[in-house]
Amino acid sequence: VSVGILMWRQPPKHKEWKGPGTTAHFYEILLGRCYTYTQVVRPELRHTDCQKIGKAFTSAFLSKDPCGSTEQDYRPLMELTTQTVPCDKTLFWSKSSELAHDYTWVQRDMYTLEDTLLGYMADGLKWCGDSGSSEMNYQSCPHWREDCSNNSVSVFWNTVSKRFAEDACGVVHVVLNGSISNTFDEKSTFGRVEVFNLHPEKVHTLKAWVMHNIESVPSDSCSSSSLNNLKQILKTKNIIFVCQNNYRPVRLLQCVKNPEHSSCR
Ligand code: N1C
Repeated sequence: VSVGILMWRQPPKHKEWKGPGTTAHFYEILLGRCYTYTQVVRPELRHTDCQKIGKAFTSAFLSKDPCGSTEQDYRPLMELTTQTVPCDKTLFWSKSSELAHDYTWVQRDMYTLEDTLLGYMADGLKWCGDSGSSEMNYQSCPHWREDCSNNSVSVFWNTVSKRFAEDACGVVHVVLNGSISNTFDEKSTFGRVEVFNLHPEKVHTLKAWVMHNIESVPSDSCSSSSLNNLKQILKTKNIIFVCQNNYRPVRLLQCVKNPEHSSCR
């Protein structure tokens, strides 16, 4: 008599969502980046307790519904990581992440959010937990549009972006993408969170650099309606708006990848 091997599908461990799951080795990457940042990139922060920060980060979302994430969940993490950016050195970006980061890589005294500890640790990662388990969900995480907007990743970026803007002072800068139709997008993190959390008592001017991709036709410039919208919003906040198309130091970085183009000669 042969004994058949019974096979059955494992019941799903976690709820199933429409977006990709937690980045493999999330916790190790997070801790590794914390040590790299505090020991190598900014040694003045070498006394930072990365273990504590890593635990506060995961405690913000483990064993919780990933569609019920709140700013309060991230409060303990935020309290462990206060970092000051000098006045005039804050660089925002929207739909221009690579170019903005290329720029701060060269212009080392300017800071995007990813040049501060929390942004550096979380950049490019995905994470979520599950209310019925104390583990991370590596299978799937909520998709921003198809599942919920208050998911653990989006709420994190909203929370840290808000503080980054509240802390800014002097002249602030933003790199915008002039090769898309909504160069200033009111629904983006920059348009929705950062602009509204600038403190006019501290920030007197916002300088926008509208950059056009070298190979594509420009669609928006400083004189377009979306930029005028930004100008009007800043006016109500008593912040001066200055705008420049294809700011040369940033243009030269684009030219590194396309040196023969007519606009680079
Ligand atoms: O929605 P965006 O751009 O306008 O957000 C960019 C803006 C920057 O100025 C940053 O300070 O908001 C901050 N920010 C990040 O630093 C960041 N790093 C990674 C916002 N979002 C960030 N991400 C992820 O990219 C996050 O998942 C979010 O949804 C996108 C937003 O990119 P975007 O639309 O180009």
